This record gives sequence, C-alpha cells and structure tokens, in this order.
Amino acid sequence: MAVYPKEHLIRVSQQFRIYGQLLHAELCKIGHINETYTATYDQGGVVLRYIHQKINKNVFRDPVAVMNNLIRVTTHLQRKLRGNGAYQATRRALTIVPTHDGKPFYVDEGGDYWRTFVCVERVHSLESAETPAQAYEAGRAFGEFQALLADLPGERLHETIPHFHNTRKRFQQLVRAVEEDPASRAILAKKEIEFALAQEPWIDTLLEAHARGEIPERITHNDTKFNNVLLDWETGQAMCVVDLDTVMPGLIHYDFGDMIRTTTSPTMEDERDLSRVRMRMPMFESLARGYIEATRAFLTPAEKKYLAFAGRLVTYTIGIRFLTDFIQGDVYFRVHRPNHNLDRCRTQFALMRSIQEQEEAMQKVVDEIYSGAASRAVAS
Ligand code: GN1
Ligand code: MG
Repeated sequence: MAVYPKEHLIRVSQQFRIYGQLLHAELCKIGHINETYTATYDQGGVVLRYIHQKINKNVFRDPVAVMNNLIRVTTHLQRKLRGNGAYQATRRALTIVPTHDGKPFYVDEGGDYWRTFVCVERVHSLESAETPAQAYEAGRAFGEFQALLADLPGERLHETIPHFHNTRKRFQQLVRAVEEDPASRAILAKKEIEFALAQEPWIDTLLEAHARGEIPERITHNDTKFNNVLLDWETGQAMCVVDLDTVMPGLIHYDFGDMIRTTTSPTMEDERDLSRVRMRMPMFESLARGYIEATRAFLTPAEKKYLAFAGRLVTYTIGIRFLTDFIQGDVYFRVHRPNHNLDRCRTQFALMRSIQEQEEAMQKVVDEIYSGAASRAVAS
C-alpha cells in the first residue's frame, strides 16, 4: 500500500475547510479497501483531529456517485439526530468537511479522490465482539441506522457497487475464476472450491424471496462488520456507524447477516485455528435483541423469517469472495501474509457450518424476541 509522504497530505489537507495546521498524520490499518489517515491539527492552540481518506477507485468505479450518496445520507442523519435533540450529534453520525469551493471531495493531480470527516473522538472499534453487551450495541446501532434512513427523501441512492451482495453473481464469479485460474492457485484450494460449489441449491433463497415480492428493498449499510461500529471508551455504547461507501438499496438481511458473521465468533476474520471458530448463541441473542428493538417499527414478519438464515448466506458469500480473490491472485482485498485470502475463506466456511448447525435454534430466539417486541409495540 502506498503511504503518502507528508507533503502530499499537507497539500490534500489544504483543500478542505479546516482552519488549522497539520501537525502529523497516521495511516489507519483497519479496513481492506480504502486508505485512511488520522490527521492531527493545531487550530488556535487547540489540538484536534480529522480523517482524510482516499477512495479506492478500483473498487468504487464511480467516486462521484459514492460522494453524492454520502452527502445525502450524512446530512439526513445529522438533521434527524439534531431534530431528536441528540447530545453530541457529530459523534453519532459522520460529518463531511467540504473543500474550499464547497465540494465533498478533492481530486488530486494523480486523479485520486479524497474526502475528509470530522474525527469522532473517545471511541474505539474492535475486530470481534467480546461481550453480549457489545453484540447488542452493534445490533442496535445498525438497526437505528436503517431506521433513521427509512425516510430519506429524494431519488433512489446510487448502487455504488452493483450486485454487491448478489450471491448468485458471486457464485458465477467464483466459477469463472476457477475456470480461468489466472494465478494457478485453484489446485491449492480444491477442498474449499468443492465445498463452495456444493452449496448452490440454497444460494438464491433471498434473491427469490425478493423477486416474489416477499421481502422489500430498503436503504441498508451493506458493510456491517463489527469494526465499523465506534464504541464509546467510557460507556461501551455504540456511538457511530462508519464506512458508508456501500450505503445503498439492499435487503436488511445482508446487514443482519454480516453482523452475525462478525460479532458471534470469538475469533478474527482470518483465524487459522478453525477449532476456535463458532457461532455463540448468547452473542447472537443479544445481537438480535438490539437489532429487533431498533427496527420493530418497520421489520415485517416475512423479513424476520430469514434473519437466522442471513448469517449463513452472508458468511458463505464473503467466504466465496475471499476464495475468488485468492484464486485470482489477491487483486481485491488487501492481504498481509501468504494465503491470507484462503485463510479468511476457511474461517468463513467454518463459521458458516457452525451457523447452519444452530440455525433453527437461532431462528427460535429471533421469533421470541420479535413477538415480545411486537406486543410491546402494540402496548405503547
Ligand atoms: C471489505 O473495507 P472493509 O474491510 O470494511 C469489503 C466487505 C467485506 C469485508 C470483509 C467494499 O470491507 O464487503 O465484507 O471487507 N468491502 C468492500 O472483511 O468490498
Ligand atoms: Mg468497508
């Protein structure tokens, strides 16, 4: 990964409406896609921080569309939070800092797109959840995020990555990668490929339910990894949801499924000891409670029916994306060691199996919470 020299960052920083002087900037190591810097400024003798981020154009082919979505989404969130009287609204949703000419991004001489956010302070993010309370917070935060965006005015948001969660398309991409085998790696992943292909009979479940009109399209986050929730240092409460580039029309299941994938196992996404990878029911129960409480105003019984299944589907889908990228020679996800994408794929498949084994019990938990929440909603 290119690490920008300070002079370049100074030039970038000078384009934005920041009334301070850059002291230093650090590369943030979280995330597989964009390049993020936490930059410290002196402003009138007060030290404060901003986030500068370079959009990955290889992944987001239309950065202007991404930024159009982002402006609409963050403005709406801020307006609603302030309207609800929220304390510290700029810690609860991202705030975009515009350029001097009022644009939400700056294009540098190399044609790269940069944007700047107010840095949310006194928070941290974790790669995996440690307690049921944290899983609850993740469910609540992403649920509230969907609820706040349910009345976003204006036209449909841009699809920043078309067919992003379309498992059928991801499956086809895997099949093509195996056929073409551009890095001669398919042989190294024989077992994983076989396993992935054997899952074909159920991969269209949600696509078909949507096509039948059973489950609706909504505005969703689409990258609800646990590390995209910022937790308050002191209270442990979820303050802010970040990584909004894939906020676009989608099914709520893709959000909930990715929450299951990233909060219920005690392990990281690339754990090599597969015996440690498992879906833990107490974490799931708290996650589901947080999510359902926040979304009960709109969540339909048909949507509820697929919540446990969503965990299996999304974990599988991300698994085959890692596998495809491994076969293609690591062209999409940033890797930090040999076979990293294959390790990530194996972890996803192990977790997917664990979810599948417990899926019925998980759905029972969902049903109980949902009927409780529904009766509370009627009573209130
Ligand atoms: C990528 O950048 P990051 O780490 O938040 C990916 C997600 C995957 C995730 C797997 C735009 O997210 O879809 O679930 O890696 N984002 C994109 O860790 O492809
Ligand atoms: Mg992301």
